[in-house]
Amino acid sequence: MNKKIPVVLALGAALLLASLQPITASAATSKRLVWRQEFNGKALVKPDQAIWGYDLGSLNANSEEQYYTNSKYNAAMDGKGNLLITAKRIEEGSALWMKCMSCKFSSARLKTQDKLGFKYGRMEARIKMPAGVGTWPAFWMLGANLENVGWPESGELDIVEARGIDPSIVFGTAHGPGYNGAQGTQYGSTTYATAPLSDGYHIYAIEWGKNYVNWYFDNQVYLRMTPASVAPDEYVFNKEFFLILNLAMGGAFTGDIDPNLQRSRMYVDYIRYYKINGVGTVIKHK
Ligand SMILES: [Ca+2]
Repeated sequence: MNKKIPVVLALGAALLLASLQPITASAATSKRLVWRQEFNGKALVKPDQAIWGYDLGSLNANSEEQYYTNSKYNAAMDGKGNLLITAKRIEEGSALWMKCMSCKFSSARLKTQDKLGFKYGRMEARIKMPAGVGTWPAFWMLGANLENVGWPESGELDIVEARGIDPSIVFGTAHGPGYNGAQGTQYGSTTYATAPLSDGYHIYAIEWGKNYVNWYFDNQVYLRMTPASVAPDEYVFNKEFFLILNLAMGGAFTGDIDPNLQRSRMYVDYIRYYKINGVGTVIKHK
């Protein structure tokens, strides 16, 4: 999600490869649930502040057109078992509009930075993606050393990104030094759902261990990464990462926002984290 540029050119080749060489899940592994967010609170209750913080404002990244808030009207439980992230069109003349006249929507970007980190294991979420041209939802991770080394040296693992203009495509991507969206050289692939991702819930996951990350859509692996995938550049994923959930609007990756779109909603039923064969650590910072 950082400094992303379109991956359309790579898409055709990736899809062709995926159709010719379907990849199957690896042999039996043991998984043990060790951390979860089920989002079962009452409507308009914000997510647990011991776990979730916020990025706020316009961030000035990727030509995006949202303004991130920590309002319960942009991110809160829906009372039906989901964390609801809502992007809402900003009214001209409103207080938010006065803060950022180029921002078209309010939205939310939640993160576990400085609160909770993860190293290895299986990270998964069950999500119903937002509908509408111009939406850019994501469930992703950044290296916990981001503040020290910056991006892309921190590493970025996009467990899933989607975009309203191509509503059935699942994007899985990794960024690092020498392979990243700022250069158009990120390492990633895509897979197709049979219907728009906003039509229903799907499970988006990575399984991650020393020197590998595998990406899953509804438990089918569609992308694998090892150090050889990014060589001779440095593989930066054998370390702690933190989680991010956000709904961006507009920007280079998804394109112009439908001028008639007033509101869009991303439903996160749960996030679950597992040890794989005993490997996977939750790191608490506060
Ligand atoms: Ca739930």
